[in-house]
Amino acid sequence: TPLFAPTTTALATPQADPAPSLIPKPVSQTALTGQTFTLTSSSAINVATDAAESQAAGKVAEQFAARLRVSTGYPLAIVPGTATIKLSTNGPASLGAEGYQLRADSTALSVTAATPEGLYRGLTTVRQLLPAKSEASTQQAGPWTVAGTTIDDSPRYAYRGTMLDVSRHFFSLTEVKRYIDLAALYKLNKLHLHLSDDQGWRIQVDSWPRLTTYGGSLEVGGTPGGFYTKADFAEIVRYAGERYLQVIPEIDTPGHTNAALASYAQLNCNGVAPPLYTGTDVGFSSLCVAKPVTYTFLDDVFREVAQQTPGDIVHLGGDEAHSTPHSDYLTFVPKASALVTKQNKRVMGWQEIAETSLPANSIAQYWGTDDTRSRDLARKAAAQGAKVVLSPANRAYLDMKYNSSTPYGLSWAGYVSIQKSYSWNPSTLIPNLPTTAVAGVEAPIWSETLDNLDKLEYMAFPRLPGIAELGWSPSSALDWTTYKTRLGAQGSRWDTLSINFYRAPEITWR
Ligand code: TNX
Repeated sequence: TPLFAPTTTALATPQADPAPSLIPKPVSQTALTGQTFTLTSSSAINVATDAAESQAAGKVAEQFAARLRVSTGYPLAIVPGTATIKLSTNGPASLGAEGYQLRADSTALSVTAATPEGLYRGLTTVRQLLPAKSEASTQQAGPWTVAGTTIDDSPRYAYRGTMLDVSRHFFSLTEVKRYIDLAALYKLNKLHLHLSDDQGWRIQVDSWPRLTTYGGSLEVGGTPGGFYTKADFAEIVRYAGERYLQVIPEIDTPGHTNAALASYAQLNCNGVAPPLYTGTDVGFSSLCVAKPVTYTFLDDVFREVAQQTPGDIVHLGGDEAHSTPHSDYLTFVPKASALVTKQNKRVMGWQEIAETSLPANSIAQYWGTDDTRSRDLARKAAAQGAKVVLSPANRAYLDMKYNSSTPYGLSWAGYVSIQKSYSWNPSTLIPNLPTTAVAGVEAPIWSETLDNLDKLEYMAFPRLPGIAELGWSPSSALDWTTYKTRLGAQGSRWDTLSINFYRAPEITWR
């Protein structure tokens, strides 16, 4: 027996997590047992891309590198030649716009997609494969390992969104950017902004300036509100776009319009402007359907909003128009829709718009609670050829309390536990809705009771990642028991990112 025999216990290489806890769960993942990719101070990044995509692909790689430079302290240069991190947008078109293939082994880490967007999604997976401390905003000690793996991935649905209500309480540009960052981490691709309601008008419209200067001045509770200038809104669109989220602006009509009615007397049927409103009732305001000026107004608003929106969708609201006579509603929505399509945008609206005749390519947003009326509306929309986005209030509304002890939020759709919000299948939620009509899912966060980012985060986390998984992962991957374990593993990442999440006792946080 040699005196200095090497012992097997002396292996210095720390092992990466052998069962990474990805959310959303990829379509397929296999472990490369015994292999580990390690990021080191000499790791460099190469991006293989064609001329048309090189700028966007370069930006995606740069964003990825910039984050890791902060936490690792490594240079992570993007180089023209050979590198251990191999990124490519030259993958086959069969990967789809958002799909990617990933491989981490002992010698290299590669992500291959067909588009810069697909590369972005793949690098989002890499973020989650790295240790949680890689999200830190200060330099941390390594090792920076990724357990050997291959992943093939692409989304189940094209529409995976979240909505932020910036009307009831206003959220600053900085706060909106933070929310975008958090949504991007779970591969969401739509940011719906609820920009107008009874309590405040939040987007600048040059032709109707009082909408913001007066109509945006307050918020729920009577505290100062605010609004996005055109420059602010452009910055939101840019920032979201860089993270591959499409901004969908909503101007809620014909109800939820007190802020506009208060700003311009001529929009009211009686010619008298009501006072600004800072309560939380719904259903008391309506645009004046019979007045021609209503459509001059909306033509201006949708034109200016569409001009600031590179995405193909504009949301015209249409919900809870309890003060609009039904026959007026049926007259109004097609007229408003035509003003949206005139701007070459697709019409999106809450489920009630399905009562009206919809333009081609419209999207109806279901917000029901398993009730017959809401289900009928979703089916009516589909029967007209529209797509349906699912935001069931009793599952996907992030403003619903988790349980009776949740300190804020509402409960009109019931308490929504993490398990309840996760445990449903978008393709079978609404009986007899053709599966091809379902565009995807969206988790709205209404802000009547949420006046700061901490509260938003507390309501969105941990439920938002669950909705993101329902939108991305195949139905065969959806399973509460295993999801719960993967969710628990996000805890240290959220701590590192200083997310004020609800530490639900039913989850083992790690
Ligand atoms: C209903 S859902 C509304 C909003 C409220 C929300 C609160 C929908 C289309 N309208 O006006 O903010 O409930 O949960």
